[in-house]
Amino acid sequence: MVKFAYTIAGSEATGGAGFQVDLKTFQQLGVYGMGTLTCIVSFDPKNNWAHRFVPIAPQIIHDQMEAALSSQDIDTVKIGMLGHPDTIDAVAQGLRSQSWKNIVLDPVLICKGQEPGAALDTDTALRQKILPLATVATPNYFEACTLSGMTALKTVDDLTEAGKRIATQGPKYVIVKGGIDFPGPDAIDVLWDGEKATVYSEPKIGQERVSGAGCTLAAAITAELAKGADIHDAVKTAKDMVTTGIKARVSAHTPFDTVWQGAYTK
Ligand code: PXL
Repeated sequence: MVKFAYTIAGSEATGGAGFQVDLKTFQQLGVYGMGTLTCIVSFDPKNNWAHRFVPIAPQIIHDQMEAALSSQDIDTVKIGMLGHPDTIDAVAQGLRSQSWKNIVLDPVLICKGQEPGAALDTDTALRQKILPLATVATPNYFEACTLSGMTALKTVDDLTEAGKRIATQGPKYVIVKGGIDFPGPDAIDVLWDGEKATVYSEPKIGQERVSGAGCTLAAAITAELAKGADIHDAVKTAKDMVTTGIKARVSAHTPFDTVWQGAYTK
């Protein structure tokens, strides 16, 4: 029987991040993708690819969620970029309208190329209203520092400590992604499951950020959980898919290459 996975995320028109990546990832992993748009990001090629950001009106978010959640019995959702406190309110309200097995939160605070300050107004709302509802969170280095209150993550123990601190704010499972910012030759992700840390490590592929890696990881975890996988297997599959997708990355006229989800077969 077909399994359903649902994303609540922003559009990134080049296809390198956000909603577009989530649906590609769902399709590649064999689940039926559904989605609600929270915002529209249009990079500006005339202004160094700066972010142009337009939030979707809260009523329209409500209507999309009502349509999706009425059309199927959905128990697994991924939450990506929300970007505005009003959006966060609308999504939190929609999430509370039913029960869930898996709420996977990619706590997007800033996008690649954005100034950190741009995130501060949504940070508090995300922490107060969405993080407590999440069952899984997938912060990157910067997000893990912000959400854990730690200033730097230098060791695997630091990644674990950040995961533990974030888990006290709601999610049962926290995957802290070291990425390019974590020192050393390896791209290390740590899953804190409430009892122990599991380390997922692959050699870094280059020293440049690749767009869509975080979205792909969280969407792949979501797809695997929707299929009934256990969290450890879901993270393993997701890490493999991201590694394969970065190796097969697609170059663009934007400042970042992007992950190619189509390169991965399970
Ligand atoms: O990669 C984070 C991200 C998520 N969602 C949307 C984005 C970005 C980064 O650009 O635009 C819509």
